[in-house]
Amino acid sequence: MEDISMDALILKLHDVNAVKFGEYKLKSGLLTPIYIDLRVLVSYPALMNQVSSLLYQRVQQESLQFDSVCGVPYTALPLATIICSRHDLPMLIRRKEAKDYGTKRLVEGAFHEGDTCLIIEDTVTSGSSILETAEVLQKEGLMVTDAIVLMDREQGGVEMLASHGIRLFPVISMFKLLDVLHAAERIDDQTAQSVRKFILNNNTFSSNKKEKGSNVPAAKKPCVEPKQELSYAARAELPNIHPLASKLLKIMEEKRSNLCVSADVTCSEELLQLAESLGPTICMLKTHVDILKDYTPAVSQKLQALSEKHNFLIFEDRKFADIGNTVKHQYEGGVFQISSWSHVVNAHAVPGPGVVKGLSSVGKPLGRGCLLIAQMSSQGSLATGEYTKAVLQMTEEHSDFVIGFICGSKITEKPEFIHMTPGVQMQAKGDSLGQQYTAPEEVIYSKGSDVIIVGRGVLEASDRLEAAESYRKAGWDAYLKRVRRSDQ
Ligand code: 5BU
Repeated sequence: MEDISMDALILKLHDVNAVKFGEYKLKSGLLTPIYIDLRVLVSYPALMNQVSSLLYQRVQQESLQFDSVCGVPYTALPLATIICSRHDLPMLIRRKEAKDYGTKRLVEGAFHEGDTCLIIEDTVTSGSSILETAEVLQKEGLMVTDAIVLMDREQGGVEMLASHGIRLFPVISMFKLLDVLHAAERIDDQTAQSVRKFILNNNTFSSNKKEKGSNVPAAKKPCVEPKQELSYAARAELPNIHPLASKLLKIMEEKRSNLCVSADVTCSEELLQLAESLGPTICMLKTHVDILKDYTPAVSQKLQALSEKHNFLIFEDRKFADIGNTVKHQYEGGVFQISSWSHVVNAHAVPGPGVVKGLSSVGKPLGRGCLLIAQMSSQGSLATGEYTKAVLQMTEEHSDFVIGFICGSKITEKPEFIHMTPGVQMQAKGDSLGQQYTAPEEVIYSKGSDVIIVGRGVLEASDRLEAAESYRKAGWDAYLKRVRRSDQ
């Protein structure tokens, strides 16, 4: 079996024009800035073999059980043939049209009713081609529970097939493909960004659901829950996600950044300079507006303009902790009028659900969101154990306004909630006032949080932009490693 790395394969696919950038029409009629055409593979036997090896490796990784293999006609047919021939597996062929003489069979090959058939496909956008083939096989009495695809365009195919009880296992995902081609300078920044944007904005599964509304027949329950950890992009499309959490996840995926910089400076001009220079690198800017010595409403207006210019969210780290009626006034009124400019605020759960209700009465109509403080980074914090669990419960009960938590590590498997972690630094272990630091990789990869919040790690560096970029890269690499771990 050929030994080939995924990155090398992606570059080869680009070399032979199997991946093209420009303007192309998809089967659905949609115009796309990236086109994947794996039909050319048949002209490159070495590449065919390598692709077949990677497809089969995926089958092994997932320990899939099946009685036969069927390639979706036509591009995946030769791939399925190579796999079956090499590994001595029985194959089935699905006819596109039944011949009008002889047996009129739609599926060629020997099988028994109740046998399981594994589907192999070259590219998936919506998943409709796999579903079509699965339905033909199912009509013949076969069971279809799993499919392997070389290229997943990450536009809803996994979710659509899961809703029909089919798990889809991609070998290469669109975001991985873009990362590799971008890193190898095959495409420029602008192309990479615009394709990412297109993919995120053109999810066939979520748009289908929205268009069809309540007329959609109830989706069949997946027979097996997908094992893979969802990407930020996939989580952004979850049906029960808060729109602001979805927006944040999309920004993260688009900018390849899970970095929130904590802009703990006392001078407004410095705050705005930070927002301008670090804006392109971050997904979120955290403020402590009450430490500014020269705040005027113009500052928050300028900050809002910068958040739009550079596409990041603003998070005022106000830590509300009073009865509902008081926090309502603190959030919308006073000198700072926080609700008018900050997308996200946070709150302690100590007062009970009233604090969330008070904040929500102001923030929800404005489309704002709140993070509950489930754990703190400071030494001796009392937010642990049963308290953390109670915060989780409060979050679940107010998910129309609470989008996630401040925490040290992942506290729930529910993918619609965002985990954000402060107390992050690469070098220091802590400060003299009880702050405790963890490294970005540990926070994202080992502890399973989503966003790193970095203050002095960036602010005290001689080159703040360079430092922010290295935190962004460390956080992002740890996320990619985490998603890949769950792929294996
Ligand atoms: P640092 O410079 O990276 O230590 O700054 C951390 C920031 O995060 C700072 O603004 C704190 O107020 C904030 N923070 C924190 O450090 N730990 C917590 O548990 C919470 C917020 Br909640």
